[in-house]
Parts: sequence; structure tokens; C-alpha cells
Amino acid sequence: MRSVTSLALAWITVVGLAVLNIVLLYTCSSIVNTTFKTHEDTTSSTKQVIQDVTKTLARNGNISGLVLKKPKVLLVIGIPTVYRAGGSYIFTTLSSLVSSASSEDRSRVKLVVQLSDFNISYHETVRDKIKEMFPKELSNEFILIHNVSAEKYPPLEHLKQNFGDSTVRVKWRAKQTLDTAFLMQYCQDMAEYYVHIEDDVITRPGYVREISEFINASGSSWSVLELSLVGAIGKVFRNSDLPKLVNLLTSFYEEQPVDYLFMYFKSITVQTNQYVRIPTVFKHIGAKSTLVNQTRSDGMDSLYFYMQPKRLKGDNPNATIETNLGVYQEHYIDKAYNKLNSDFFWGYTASSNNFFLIIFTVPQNVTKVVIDSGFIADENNLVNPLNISSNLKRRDYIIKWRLDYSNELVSKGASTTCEVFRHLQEYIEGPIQVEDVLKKTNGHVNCLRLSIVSQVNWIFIREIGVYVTS
Ligand SMILES: *[C@@H]1O[C@H](CO)[C@@H](O)[C@H](O)[C@H]1NC(C)=O
Ligand SMILES: *[C@@H]1O[C@H](CO)[C@@H](O)[C@H](O)[C@H]1NC(C)=O
Ligand SMILES: *[C@@H]1O[C@H](CO)[C@@H](O)[C@H](O)[C@H]1NC(C)=O
Ligand SMILES: *[C@@H]1O[C@H](CO)[C@@H](O)[C@H](O)[C@H]1NC(C)=O
Ligand SMILES: *[C@@H]1O[C@H](CO)[C@@H](O)[C@H](O)[C@H]1NC(C)=O
Ligand SMILES: *[C@@H]1O[C@H](CO)[C@@H](O)[C@H](O)[C@H]1NC(C)=O
Ligand SMILES: *[C@@H]1O[C@H](CO)[C@@H](O)[C@H](O)[C@H]1NC(C)=O
Ligand SMILES: CC(=O)N[C@H]1CO[C@H](CO)[C@@H](O)[C@@H]1O
Repeated sequence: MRSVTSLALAWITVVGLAVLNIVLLYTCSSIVNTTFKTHEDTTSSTKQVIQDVTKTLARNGNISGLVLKKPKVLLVIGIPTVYRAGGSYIFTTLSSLVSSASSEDRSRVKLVVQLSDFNISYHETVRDKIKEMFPKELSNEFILIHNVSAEKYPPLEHLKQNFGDSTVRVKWRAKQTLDTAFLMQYCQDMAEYYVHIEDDVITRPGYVREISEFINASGSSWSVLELSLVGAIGKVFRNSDLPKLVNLLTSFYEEQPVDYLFMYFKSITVQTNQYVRIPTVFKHIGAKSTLVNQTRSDGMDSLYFYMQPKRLKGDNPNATIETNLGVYQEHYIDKAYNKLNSDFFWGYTASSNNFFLIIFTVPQNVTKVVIDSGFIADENNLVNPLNISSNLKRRDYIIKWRLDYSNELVSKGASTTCEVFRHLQEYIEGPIQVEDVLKKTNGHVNCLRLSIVSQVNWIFIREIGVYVTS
């Protein structure tokens, strides 16, 4: 009932928005085009409105059969930037985006830097430095600089207060939402896809291919793809959706922060799955927010950015896996054994005798066992945001372990388990990779048991690979 109601509400919003478009679109584009019409202009402005609405409808529903230009490049990456006290990251962001793109990539992408400050002398500072650092990229239009004009914005005083945010914060977030709308408007029709990031992120070599592959792999039923799990960073939209987004952002900039509106865009468009690219493609580096005195923490961002895709290609025959470790959130051990998801195991050690027990549905002739544990963390992200490589550290890996096997399955009530175990590998320290298992076991293995010793607290397992004879 609840979901029916919210669906209905979503529809009312959609229909409402469509109807309002006739009025609003012009209000919105008057924010963008800024002119207030005199009485004599009415006829031509009405024509303009009708044309804009027709274009929007053509994009959204192809009602008029209007032929729209096909964008020339694959991606346009929108990067709004404003002054922040205590450190600017925009040049690091641009360096990362430029140096991580091959010359072929550069022909498929445009980077649009939007100078979003109302302080014009700050525009000049940033513009000059970009010209100095990236003359070639500017001249061949790999980088474009665009600036906002304060006079096109609605008044940002006396805004509605909500979410318990201070007046300063409400103004900051309302402006951020409008900045995004202007940026999207500017980027309209430049590329097939628009990617929104912020001015304090880094990426890695091959990001263009990674994004392109992810778009291809995501099918067609998405409206937002996520290349980062942080707020408004790394969100991919279709070029054809930009007019709707501009409407949404300019309609609700007082009520909602931009990342919430992105999230609501998913529900309004009835996108039911979340599409997150793991490893993520962009990593947040800004410790200082553009909101005065606000600092931000890294959270799980670096975990997802440095996480490798599953690579072991084990046979992983059907099995149930048990463990006595505590499980963090939903990161159950099956997630590490299942090759088809990009998830992992993350848990904390029990007081003693920690183990993972794999019980095969059918006895297996196991040849090799590999378990990839630990992850790369960016430990000093907030202390030293611009020297990434110096901060990387491996965390939560299994330090000391032993592997046993059993070929004696016993039934206990409704469940089955293994009882008598033999050593496959005595306690050792180091990566978990056990070869020649067939020779040591003579086949017909019912269970494998990994025992953990001398673990401090947390254990992260990216992937389990069990190899068997076919
Ligand atoms: C839009 O309509 C025109 C004319 O009816 C048609 O040729 C074209 O294929 C349509 N485009 C899309 C994307 O449906
Ligand atoms: C505007 O920017 C300039 C140069 O970046 C700076 O010196 C000045 O203090 C800023 N003005 C305001 C009002 O923030
Ligand atoms: C994605 O699909 C398009 C169209 O089929 C293709 O041209 C492009 O090479 C694909 N990109 C990748 C990275 O596979
Ligand atoms: C930011 O912090 C400084 C030092 O604590 C304080 O003087 C200043 O008023 C704060 N600014 C805002 C806008 O809260
Ligand atoms: C493994 O389990 C899946 C799902 O339960 C099943 O579809 C599949 O046939 C099983 N494979 C084998 C080899 O038993
Ligand atoms: C294991 O190997 C034995 C003989 O080498 C064979 O009979 C058996 O079918 C194999 N089992 C599986 C699950 O492959
Ligand atoms: C980054 O950190 C490494 C290791 O701490 C240090 O050797 C290097 O000089 C630093 N680089 C910069 C640019 O600060
Ligand atoms: C300060 C500044 O760079 N202003 C420019 C912003 O962009 C408009 C055109 O969109 C120019 O006319 C301004 O000079």
C-alpha cells in the first residue's frame, strides 16, 4: 500500500512536472537565459516556450518527431569548483583526469570546469592557473572552462529551512544545486553521457574505458549509474535526461541537497536496482569542504576505490559455508565465494577458534585453494590528501592460518557437517595459496576448513577460489 502510494506520488510529481514544464521550463530557462520579457515580446517568448517544451518532449517521449543532434563524444565530465578555505584540490583533480586519459580517450571525453564562485577575481585566479597548467588541453577543447553569472541566480536569502541545517548551510547547498543545474544546461548535447563529479576527486589510468564498459554492462533500465558511493560524486546520466534533471534541480533547490535530488531522480524514473561500479572510478580527496569550517571523513570511499575486481576464476562448486566470525553489515562469507557478485566478506574475530568451513554439496576432487584477504586503505587521506601513494596500507588480512580437509560427512538432525579433519597445510604466515591438494587428499573432499590464529580483530576476504578437476 505504502509503495503504491509513493508510486502514485512519484507519478503525480512526474505529471505535475510535465504540466509545470510549460510554465516552469520557461521560468527555469529564464534563470538560465535571464531575460524578463516586456509585453511586446510576449509572442516571440511564447514561441520560445513552445519550442523548448517541444524539444523537451521530443527528448523524453519523441512526441514531435523532432530530429535531435547526436552528440559527438561519449562522455562529458562536469566539474563545478568554488573557493574553499584551507586548500584547493581542483588542479589535482584536473591533473588526475588529464594524465589518466590516453590520447584516444581524450577524443571521447570533454572536461568542463565550471567556475561557480560569485567572486569574479577568484574566477581569474583559477582560469589563469588552468591556462598555465593545461594550454594544450584547452586549445584542443579537451578542457572547457565555463563560468556562472551571479545575476542569473534567484535570490539565495530567506530560503526555506529544513533538515535542521543552518541558514549558511541551506544557502550553500541551494547554490550547489543551482550550480549543478547551470552546469548540466551548459553540457547539454555535448556528449552521450554526462558524469557529475566534484572539484576534489582523483581517478586512475583507464577511467574512460572503465566507465564505457560499465555503461555497456549496465543494460538499458537505469537512469543513474554510480562511479562512487559518495554524495554527488561520479553520477552518470544520459544526455537525454539532462533537461528533466535541470527541471528537478531548479524546482527543488530550496528543499533538497543535490545528492538527494540525484537519489530521488532514481525513484521518479522507477529505477529499482542500484548500479555501482566496483572498484569505484573516482575517489574523494577533499578533507576541507567548500562549506566553511566543514571537514569530511573518508568513510569507505578508499576501500571501494582501491578494491580489485574478482580475479581468481575458481571453480567454486556448490557449497554451504559456515563461520563463527561476526559479520559486518551484509558482507557474508558467501559473497566472497560467489564469483558473480562484486561483494566481499568483512567480519570481526570471535574470541577463539575462528574458522571458515566449506561444505561441498557433492564431494569434490580439489586441486588448489586460494583465498585473497585484506584490502588497500588510504590511511592518511585526511592528513595528507595530495600524496596518495604514501598513504596506502594493506589492512584486515589473515595473518596466520591453517587449512584442513575432511572426507567424512555426517548428518546431525537436519544439517550435515564434517567431523574428522586432516591437515592440508600446517599453521603458517602469509598469503593463502595451497597447491597439489589432489595428491594430499586423494580426492573426494567433503569439507575444507580454514582456521585462523593470531588475528587481531577484523578480517576482510575479497575472494575465495576453489579449483577442482572436471
Ligand atoms: C522519433 O520520431 C521520429 C519520427 O517519427 C523517428 O524517425 C525516430 O526514430 C524517433 N526517435 C526515437 C529515439 O524514437
Ligand atoms: C575574492 O577572490 C580574491 C582572489 O581569489 C580574494 O583575494 C578575495 O578575498 C575574495 N573576495 C571575497 C569577498 O571573498
Ligand atoms: C560499448 O558499446 C559500444 C557500442 O556497442 C562500443 O562501440 C564500445 O566499444 C563499447 N565499449 C567498451 C569499452 O566495450
Ligand atoms: C569558522 O571557525 C573559526 C575558528 O573556529 C571561527 O572564528 C569562524 O567564525 C567560523 N566560521 C563560520 C562561518 O562558522
Ligand atoms: C548449483 O546450485 C545452483 C542453484 O542452487 C543450481 O542451479 C545448479 O544446478 C547447481 N550446480 C550443480 C553442479 O549442482
Ligand atoms: C573424482 O575423481 C574420481 C576418480 O579419480 C572420480 O571417480 C570422481 O568422479 C571424481 N569426482 C568428481 C566430483 O569429479
Ligand atoms: C609523498 O610521500 C612519500 C613517502 O612518505 C615521500 O617520499 C614523498 O616525497 C612525498 N611526495 C610529496 C610530493 O610530498
Ligand atoms: C568573470 C568571467 O569570466 N565572466 C565571464 C563569464 O562568462 C560569460 C559568458 O558566458 C562572459 O561574458 C563573462 O565575461
